Amino acid sequence: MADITVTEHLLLHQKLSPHATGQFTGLLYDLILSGKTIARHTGKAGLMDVLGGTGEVNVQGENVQKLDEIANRIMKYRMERCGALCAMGSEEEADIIRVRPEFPIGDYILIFDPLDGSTNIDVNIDVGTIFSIMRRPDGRKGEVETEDVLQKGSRQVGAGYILYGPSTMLVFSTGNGVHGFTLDPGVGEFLLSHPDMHLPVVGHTYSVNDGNWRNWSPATRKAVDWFRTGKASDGKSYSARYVGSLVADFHRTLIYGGIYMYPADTKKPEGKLRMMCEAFPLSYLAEQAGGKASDGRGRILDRTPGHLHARTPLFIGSKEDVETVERIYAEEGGA
Ligand code: P6P
Repeated sequence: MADITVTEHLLLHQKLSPHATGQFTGLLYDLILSGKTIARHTGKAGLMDVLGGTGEVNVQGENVQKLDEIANRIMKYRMERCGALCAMGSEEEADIIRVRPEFPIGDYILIFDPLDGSTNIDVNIDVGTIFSIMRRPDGRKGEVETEDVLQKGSRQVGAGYILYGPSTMLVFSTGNGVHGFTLDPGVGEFLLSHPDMHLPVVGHTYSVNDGNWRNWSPATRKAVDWFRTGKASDGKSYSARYVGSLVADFHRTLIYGGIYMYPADTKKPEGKLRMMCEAFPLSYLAEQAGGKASDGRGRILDRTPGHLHARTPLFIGSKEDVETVERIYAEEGGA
């Protein structure tokens, strides 16, 4: 495959992608630069004293890992200067971040999880940056308000993630399919390695934290049990895989198929995963790749967040597997 860079790919597809405007290209360029900078830190985490937490607790009530803080700072600094944004939302920040007037203000809003899976940092397991892009609501001028950001999932115009794993990968969509790029550290460029990614219709992996069994409803137990004992439409049974880093578990599902599940439970009645910076972007990618994403009752992208850090149950992956969960919940009268 010829060395196709992200910029070249966007220009090639610009006429096709409804939202790949010049401003959007600039947004992606700075997202890529942020990813390369974060990769530099995650790549040498074991060598510096960035391991371990800072002792602080973030808005989610989670211990802030030093790399979390570094990644959040890199994203805020770089993206505020990209010229395409009017506001941002970070999993690490309680409120929206308005782009200051000393920087060029754009029409897009970026929501991101700077370093998802951070609990895995100290054991050298994949972590990732997840991002969601939407436009400022038409006609809204002046200072961006929080309600401008609380948009229905289907209003995203782009989404993706950067996976810091054995190789650093960028996977994103602007509404014209899902495309994967691998960082060539030798030249410092993300090169097209996975053009037009499709989530397999049939998969043989289910991914869920079985340790939550005691807190699940009978309907959720029935849904998870189905994958333990059931067979896919091709007659093959399922294997269990759970990394505990959403980006890694999703990336495997995107390539191999199957289903990733984070159900609600008695301790997390709204679910654990964040609607805006985790469920929305990955659901956008799953649908663009021919898969499905549900909260167990209906389409994730039909949801509108009530607040910036709203959470949701998430069932995402091969269409037939997500529909199996929805069918069981419907038969059981709900989650
Ligand atoms: P649990 C990491 O904190 C995260 O948000 C996702 O990356 C991951 O999939 C999930 O939480 C793991 O949660 O409860 O299984 O440890």
